Amino acid sequence: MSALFPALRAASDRPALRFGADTLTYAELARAACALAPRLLTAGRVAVWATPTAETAVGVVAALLAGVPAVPLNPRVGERELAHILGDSAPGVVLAGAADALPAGLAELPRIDVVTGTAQVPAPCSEPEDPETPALIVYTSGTTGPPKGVVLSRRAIAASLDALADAWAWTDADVLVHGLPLFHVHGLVLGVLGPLRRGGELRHLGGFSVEGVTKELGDGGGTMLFGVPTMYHRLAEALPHDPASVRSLTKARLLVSGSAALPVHDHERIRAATGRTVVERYGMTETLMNTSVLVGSEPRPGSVGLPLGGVELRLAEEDGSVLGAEAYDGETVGEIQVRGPNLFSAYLNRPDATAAAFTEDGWFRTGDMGVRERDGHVRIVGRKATDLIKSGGYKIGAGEIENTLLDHPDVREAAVTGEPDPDLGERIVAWVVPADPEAPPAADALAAHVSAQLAPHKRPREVRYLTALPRNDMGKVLKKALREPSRG
Ligand code: MCA
Ligand code: AMP
Repeated sequence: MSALFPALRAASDRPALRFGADTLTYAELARAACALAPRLLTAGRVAVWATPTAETAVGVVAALLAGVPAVPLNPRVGERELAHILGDSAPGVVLAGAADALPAGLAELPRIDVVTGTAQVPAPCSEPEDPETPALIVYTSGTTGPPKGVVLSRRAIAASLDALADAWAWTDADVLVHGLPLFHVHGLVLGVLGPLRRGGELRHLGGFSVEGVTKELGDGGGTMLFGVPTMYHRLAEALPHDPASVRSLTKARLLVSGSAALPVHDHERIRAATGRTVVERYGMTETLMNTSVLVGSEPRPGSVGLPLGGVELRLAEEDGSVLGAEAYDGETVGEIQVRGPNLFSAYLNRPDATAAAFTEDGWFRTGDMGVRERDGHVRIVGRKATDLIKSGGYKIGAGEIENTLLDHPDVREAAVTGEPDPDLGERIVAWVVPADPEAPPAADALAAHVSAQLAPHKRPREVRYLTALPRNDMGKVLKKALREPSRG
């Protein structure tokens, strides 16, 4: 396989990465990553403390060059989730910034502090030949149990990024702006490896803010913006009072939203204020990107566009039968199944889950329900599992939060649902039966418990107290009954 990052070989003085005041040219990035890569060769797997910094980008690129899979970790990861990820992925070394304090569990691992300003020119840096070499292991939630490690190969990353480049006319002239976290596919694969594969530039905001976007996009030099719907919602809210952000968005070449559905209302507000259409693309940790609205095509709010180059997509009924082209009527709903070079290799240590994720004829079951228009455009209409919640663009399994709440001494029973939220898309709601009805645990104590064990984005935003959970004859919790307002 050819190089994942041809521009690193050229090692020019063009800017590659900017994180606040920290900037790296391609030559500087090549020096830093090539100096680090040989130190990772015997690590087996490399954990990366994935703060939104240049150190994270250098660490991941070095691991890719070494051919050693990188496991990006949420720097706010809680105790229980971290223990699971470390137990499952067994990294031989952890990469961090020199100033990072690492939590117990990680602090005991051999540590390498990533240095971004390496002065000496290291030996020329090679890359693994085999496209199937695992490049990343990204943890993603399922409905029950702890997150699964999705093994992504060099082949999948290259294929998906190149298909996006075709769909978006993404080149080395583009300057990408975003404030996405670097421990998921959106921020890391699309948002960091994407511009580096093109030989373009990334300007990372450190974290999302309307002010940051306004400063870097448009007159700031940024040509493209990536974000989750919550970020576009916050922009849509700000635009009517903020001429500077209107100017920035208007001047950008491409605004892309993904990770969850962008409500038509937000599409329309952004279009009304700026004349610009937000392009939606649809992907998953396991599949990287599947579809996108093409740059320059007619605006289609609510559509995730067409299958990307190399991606096959079909709809299947409940019984597994495949819907034919006659069902492309914009109404007939089926589960979206995909096949292509963009797909993951396996769930780490989970051959059972890997096998269950594919049909007998080798298509990946996404669990997303969709329709296709007559011209093939895809619209996502929901998910098969109600126990998967999308909040702020993060996928969160109800089961992992329920198990964590049940560990709290003051909780007897717990159920978790997602409720519509204008900002987050869905808001996590915990339904709790206290151990002592006279002394129910405080909502913020339960939120702090979940934050400390799992991650802050998995914390319940609201807690509702009940004397018993509604259950069917088999003892299964009736989540539908929980959502009825009469019970609130
Ligand atoms: C709040 N915080 C707490 C607590 N409460 N910390 C500890 N304990 C607590 N009880 C902290 C948070 O860590 C955070 O700190 C700050 O308070 C605010 O947090 P929060 O309320 O969670 O912020 P938010 O307003 O909900 O954030 C919205 C957001 C965020 C910025 C849109 O949800 C986000 O970054 N989403 C991106 C998700 C994403 O990248 N998804 C991609 C996966 P601090 O502010 O310092 O952090 S999907 C994917 O990859 C597929 C392939 C795809 O299709 O893209
Ligand atoms: P994750 O597993 O965190 O990678 O999340 C993947 C899921 O996000 C998909 O299965 C979809 O349910 C959802 N998703 C991603 N992009 C979109 C989009 N543009 N519209 C609707 N849902 C999306």
